[in-house]
Amino acid sequence: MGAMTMAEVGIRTDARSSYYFQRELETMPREKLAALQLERLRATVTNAHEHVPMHRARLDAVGISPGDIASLADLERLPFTRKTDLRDHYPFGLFARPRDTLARLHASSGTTGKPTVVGYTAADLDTWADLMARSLACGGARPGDLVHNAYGYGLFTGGLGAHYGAERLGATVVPMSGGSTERQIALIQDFGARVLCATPSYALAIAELAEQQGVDLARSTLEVGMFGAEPWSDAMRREIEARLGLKAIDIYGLSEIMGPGVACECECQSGLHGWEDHFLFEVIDPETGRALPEGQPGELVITTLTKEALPMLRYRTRDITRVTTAPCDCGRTHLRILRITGRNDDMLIIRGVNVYPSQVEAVLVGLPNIAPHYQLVVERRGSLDHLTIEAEAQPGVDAAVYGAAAREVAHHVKSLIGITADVRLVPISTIERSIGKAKRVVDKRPKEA
Ligand code: DLL
Repeated sequence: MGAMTMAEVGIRTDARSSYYFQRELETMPREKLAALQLERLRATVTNAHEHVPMHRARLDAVGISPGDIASLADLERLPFTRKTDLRDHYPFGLFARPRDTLARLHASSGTTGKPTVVGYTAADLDTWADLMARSLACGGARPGDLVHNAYGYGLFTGGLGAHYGAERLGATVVPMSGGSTERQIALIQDFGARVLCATPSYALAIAELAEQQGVDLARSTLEVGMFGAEPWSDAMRREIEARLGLKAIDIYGLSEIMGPGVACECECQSGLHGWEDHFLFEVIDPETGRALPEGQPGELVITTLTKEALPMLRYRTRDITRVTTAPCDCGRTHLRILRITGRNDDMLIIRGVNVYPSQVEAVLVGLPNIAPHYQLVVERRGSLDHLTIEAEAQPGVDAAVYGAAAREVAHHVKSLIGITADVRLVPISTIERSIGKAKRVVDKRPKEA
């Protein structure tokens, strides 16, 4: 580059902002990206067809052989894969490689029935570490940083996913896992963590306990939070940013596709870059299965492009979002997934109005007397679903004003979301704090047969 300055070559002079873990791949022109995707889609369909009987039977049934994939538009001719397919082929039936050649398994418990099991070859783990390092860097982490990893270690992909990504980036990892919150607070301070990895609800629980102990983490060394694994609102983001004194970055992923690092926000905080050299993203109408035009909300569907052990064709994530391919100020060319509103499964229908827990969260967070801890209780009353919002009052709010404060919440919920809900205010620390994914909905409706 000779004697040219960063500004002269058009790169922002703030060295921190112009850092990419894999610059060439992250800023690849979109036409080039599409060509790479097509080549990799063919390889993925070949892998699935050759090695996974379920995929072969389904592709044969619709008359598609790997050689028929002529353009990316052919994607929509491929059959969908659903979570039930993983359960139905439990444990290893969708693996495209023999079990004894795999390097690792992960699994998610799920609320009912068998867990979903996912497998990785050594090459899959290598890709994952790269994509997670890319994501961490995208969110503002840098080589040499101290990364405090409070995602759970174990069968959950959060802990090990973030761990190997941080190592790949060249950071120093503290493998804390979730829990022992007091110890987390002590070590964040003693070791001087710059980056915190946790679910947003656990990050908030850490902030809360620190405050109760008289520790001001907002004045600590923390600068970046890599938060994901559950839906959270922008209001919650601002709350966590203020209380921890860091920039809160949204990171997305799911075990069936890889784990954390499928998509991640950059420092612009305006949508999560989905890593299109490894995944194809579609948004569909969940009812009809048809692809929706860019910008419209629907169900996110993901096809893996490089996974060896567990190739996924058009996996129905049940996550609701929108995507945009508009250029981003960070210079990355990969599309952006806008905040995940919620999962299809978590959507409540209260007297005909669809609601996601994160919408209620956005109303609660920021109301003066209300602390950002809540749970939604759904019951069947007669033929109608009834919602009770349980929220905590801020410490110091007199129990005598709980009634009035609850009515104020109900009023805001009605006017902003359009639903009628009972609101029950409870004292601070009544609602159980999570160390991983928070349980936002308590569903007391009778199970359908
Ligand atoms: O939660 C992977 C992960 C770990 C992502 C750490 C980010 C950070 P699963 O346990 O398989 O994997 O759960 C995947 O969690 O389908 C979404 O419904 C939800 N989810 C994950 N990230 C986000 C996010 C991990 N940023 C399921 N916003 C996904 C909203 C999220 N929902």
